[in-house]
Amino acid sequence: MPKFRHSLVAALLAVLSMSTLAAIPAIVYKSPTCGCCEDYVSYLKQNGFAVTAINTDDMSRVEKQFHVTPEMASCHTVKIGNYVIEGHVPVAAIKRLLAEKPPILGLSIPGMPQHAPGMGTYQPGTLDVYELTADGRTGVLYGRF
Ligand SMILES: [Cu+2]
Repeated sequence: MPKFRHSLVAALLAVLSMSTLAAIPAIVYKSPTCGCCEDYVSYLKQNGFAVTAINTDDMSRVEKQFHVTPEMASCHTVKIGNYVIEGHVPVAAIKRLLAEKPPILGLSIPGMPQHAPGMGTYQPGTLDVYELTADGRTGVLYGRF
């Protein structure tokens, strides 16, 4: 069925070029030895982000630079547009953030909870995602993802 095959190829090309256009740049700052950070990089790539990974031995400097307080800190820090994404935050939360554009610094999942993306099998609906606020407040819930 050459005709069918041809339209299938055309459809695939259309999807590919669409996803290329839609790729959102994400800069991931991480320690060179962090395995779960690598897994999170793969997760972002699989979900259509154009990831640049930057290795650093001084994550506390990066956290300070992006106003991530020690209470809200995790293993890696991601810059997407003007927002900061700290830790193993699910893409659904990032997409909602980018769509709603709230006046906050970004999002965080402090620490490294099991079942977060890059921390084993992600279980949707089990993770509290917090807001990073300009005044450094902690515990402001953005949503459960
Ligand atoms: Cu981690």
